Amino acid sequence: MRVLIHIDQAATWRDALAEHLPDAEILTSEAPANQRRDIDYLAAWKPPEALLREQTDLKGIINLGAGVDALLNNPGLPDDVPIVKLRDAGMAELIGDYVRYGVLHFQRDFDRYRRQQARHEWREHTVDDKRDWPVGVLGLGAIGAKVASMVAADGFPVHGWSRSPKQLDGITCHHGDDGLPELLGQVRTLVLLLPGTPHTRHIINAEALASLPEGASLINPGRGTLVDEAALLEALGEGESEGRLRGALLDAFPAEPLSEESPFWSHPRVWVTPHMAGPTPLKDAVGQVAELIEAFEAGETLETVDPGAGY
Ligand code: OXD
Repeated sequence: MRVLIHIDQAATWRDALAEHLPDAEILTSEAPANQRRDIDYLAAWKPPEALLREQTDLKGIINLGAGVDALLNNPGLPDDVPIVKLRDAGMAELIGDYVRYGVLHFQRDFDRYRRQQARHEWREHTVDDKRDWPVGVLGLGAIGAKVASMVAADGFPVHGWSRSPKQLDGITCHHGDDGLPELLGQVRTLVLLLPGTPHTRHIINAEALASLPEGASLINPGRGTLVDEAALLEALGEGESEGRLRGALLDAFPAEPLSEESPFWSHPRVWVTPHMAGPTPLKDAVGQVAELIEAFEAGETLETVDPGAGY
């Protein structure tokens, strides 16, 4: 069996995967083109179009990340090859930590203190009780559900939203078109963890932002396409004094890297991070990749990506 890996530091992934699959021949995408032939499985994160096109006999593709939007939008993707994606593999906990940091950042006024420090201003704000700080999580897949439970374990009331009904312990779940404004109307921090699909594009538009309570904050470790950036800038307003939207912690943008001209870089109430909330942890992920390949080989029925749904 031949496996091709395409990801940053692919050689490290290759060596780690070889320990799980000692009988497989594992190559990285840096191998010469004449060796990248007769590949059975491609394990990849954002593979180039040409790499996908040169593989004609794939039995399966393993997406080395949670979101499959980049892969599904790749014109080189063959139609008939099943795709599986990593399920959590340690990413959810990392994203959960990022979100917990973000929630505390706003709830404990670190955003305000940062601006005050620049002005050498010593002024304490009254702490809003966590119990009065509802957090909304849009997207309750493997990652969203874990993140919601981590924030709830910190003592915040958590509301979750998904397209179809879900039940999660300790989370107030909302769903469907009616459930979204219901959630938006009551959360002080909104967290976006939906997949990037044509259905979720600009789900956070001017109307959604206007439904949030005055002074709400936004955390987006999900996908940049979820947010209408012009509407977000409008809701934030300009300058230091807090607009309808108090601030935003943004890790994902429609085009990455974020362009140098983006107004988000210098907005005083926006924190930009370079899509670092949930890197794929190699150790857990490699074990999962090996299990998925073994399951493919054993002819097991796998939960594959539905290209129509986009996840
Ligand atoms: C992912 C990501 O989808 O890092 O895994 O964005």
